[in-house]
Parts: sequence; C-alpha cells; structure tokens
Amino acid sequence: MIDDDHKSSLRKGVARESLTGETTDSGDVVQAQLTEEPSPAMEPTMEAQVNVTSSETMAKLREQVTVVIPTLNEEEAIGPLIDEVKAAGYNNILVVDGYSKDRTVEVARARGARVIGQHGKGKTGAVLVARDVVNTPYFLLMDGDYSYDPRDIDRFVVHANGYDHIIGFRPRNSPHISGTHKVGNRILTIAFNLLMGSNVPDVACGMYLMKTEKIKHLVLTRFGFEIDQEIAAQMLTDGNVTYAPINYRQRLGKAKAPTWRQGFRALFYIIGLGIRYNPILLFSIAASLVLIPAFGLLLYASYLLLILHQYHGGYFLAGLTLLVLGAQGFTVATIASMLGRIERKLSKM
Ligand SMILES: Nc1nc2c(ncn2[C@@H]2O[C@H](COP(=O)(O)OP(=O)(O)OP(=O)(O)O)[C@@H](O)[C@H]2O)c(=O)[nH]1
Ligand SMILES: [Mg+2]
Repeated sequence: MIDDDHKSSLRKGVARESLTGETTDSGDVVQAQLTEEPSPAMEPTMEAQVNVTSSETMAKLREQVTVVIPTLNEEEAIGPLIDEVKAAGYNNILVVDGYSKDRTVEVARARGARVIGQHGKGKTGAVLVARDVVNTPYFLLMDGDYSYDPRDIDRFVVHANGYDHIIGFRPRNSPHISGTHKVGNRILTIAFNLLMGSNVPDVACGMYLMKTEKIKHLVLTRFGFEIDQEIAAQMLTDGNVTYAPINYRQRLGKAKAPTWRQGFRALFYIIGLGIRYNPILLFSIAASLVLIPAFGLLLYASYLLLILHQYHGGYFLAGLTLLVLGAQGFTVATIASMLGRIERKLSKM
C-alpha cells in the first residue's frame, strides 16, 4: 500500500515525469518524454528527459548501493525499516550504531544488516565510519527512525550515474514534520541558499545519495546534524548536485535531537559557511540590515516634524546616514549573490 504522502509526492515528483518512452529490444535505457511541466522545486537541475531503466538494470544498480543507516536507540523503527529496505531490492545495508542502550543492534543483526559501532561523536561519527567501510560505488544515507521511505531509494539511484550528490526533499506540508521543524527547516534552507547561492529545496533532509569516491574526499569536521549541510556545501562547490522528491512518514520511537539546540547550531554553522564561502555576501547582508533602524529613525523624525511640529535634524542626519550605508550593503549583497550564481554556473561548464 502506498500512503497518502507517497501518492502525493509521486504525483508531484519523479512520477510526474509521466513516461511515454518504450523499452527497446536490446537496450536497457530508454529516453522518455516529460508529459507535464516539472515541479518548480525540481527545475534547477532535473533533466528535461529522464532515463527509464529496465528492471534488470535497476537490479544491477541496486547492487552498487550501500544503504547506510545511523542509529541511536531505534529498536522500534530499525526492524521494519530494514525489512522495507530489503523489499525495495537493496541488500547491502550498513547500520552504524552510536552505542544504543536498547535492542537496536540485536534487531538490526537479526534482520540481516551489517552492524558496526561508530567512533567519533554524533551522526558525523557514523558517516565517518561508513565512508571508511563502504566499498560500493554509491552510498545512500537515511535515518533509522522509519521517517524516510525505502521505496524512494530508486528515485536517487536512477540518476546516480550523472550526479555526485542527490539530496532528497520532503513534502513541505507533510503532517509528519512539526510546525517548529517546518519553520526551522525553512529558515535554514533560505539562509543556506542565500549564502551559498544555491537552490537546495530542503537543506535539513537526512536522506541523500553520494558517489562513494566523492564522500571519501570530503573534509568532515562537524559532530552534530550539521553534517548534512557540511556535505551539501562541499558538494555544491565541487560537484554535480541534484534533488529528488521523497515521502516523509511519522518517525517510530522517540526523537533524539533537541530541536532548538540543533536548529541554532545548524544556523550558526550556515553563517560560518557564509563567512568561508561567500564573505562579501554575508557582510553586505549584515550591512543592509541597518536599513531597518534607518527607516525607523526617518519615520520617527517625520512623525515629530509633521504631527508634533518639532524638527530634530540629528535624527534625520542619522537616519539618512544609515539609509545610505544600508543601501550600499543591499547593492553589494545583490551583486555578490549574482556573481556567486554566475561563478557556480561557470565552474560546472
Ligand atoms: N550512530 C549514530 N546515530 C545517531 C546519533 N544521533 C542520532 N542518530 C541517528 O541519526 C538519525 C537521525 O536522528 P533523529 O533523531 O531522527 O533526528 P532528526 O531526524 O533531526 O529528528 P526527528 O525529526 O525527531 O526525527 C536517526 O536514525 C538517529 O537514530 C549518534 O550519535 N550516532
Ligand atoms: Mg529523524
């Protein structure tokens, strides 16, 4: 059974590439025409034509993927998740455990997954271990809490050949993402895209596929969940990145991540990325923020003059000075953002 979220993302996402191509006698891969407009979120990188892959080729591709699942106390979710990963045709399953105190490890082993204890801290420790161990060409990361849907792995894998990094994006209005998470994810995604000059639809998504050789060369320094953004930032600078629409389900078991702390850590990390990758943009955005007090001062000075008939030249002068500064900041920010996009396009040519 496909649940509602899955049906709706199927309608919106890859399945909207309503396929009209036919399989050839000899070949596996057949070009298919899009019969509908691609969704706006997919426009930046999805190709106008997609490859329709035969079941035989799909089976070969699936063997080239290791599904990596970091776990910390996921005894409730890990069993059903592994069953579904296998049912989706993926048998290389690596669970990297952060020393769960419950039965996660036993359950995962009993279901046939390879289980390794991590070194290092947090989800990053799990990713570091996995990248040392994985020897298949592709590496798919997904949470062990049942929230991501193994039936979506194919959506990444069919495009794996052409991209270094394929990041999932969840339905924005999913009932399984809390209101706080929705707002937090939006803020993180907007901040990330603004500072990186990118169009990532869901920068907090924990389901993505990478070429294993690529992840082996990344510099991973973060311990927390910012690892997802750390990987995306490096892949965007030095790789070919695209996005896949996915389902998002109710997690099983208790949440581990303290929402606020995690959100602020990620935001500060993204600001740090801005300093590293696009300092002109970051500082000019900061400068343009003085437009807010500038308008406040000018409005207040106008109110004093027009309503109370009191002239305060100092307020006008201060307001105008801030206005000029802010306008300069805004102009530089706009130019820096445009240059960043052009640079990225040129570097991909
Ligand atoms: N190996 C390892 N896995 C971890 C660690 N912390 C969390 N995880 C796992 O990483 C995945 C993501 O963690 P979640 O708690 O689901 O975090 P989240 O998805 O941001 O938060 P929710 O919205 O509550 O699901 C889950 O599979 C966790 O079990 C850790 O320190 N080590
Ligand atoms: Mg989760």
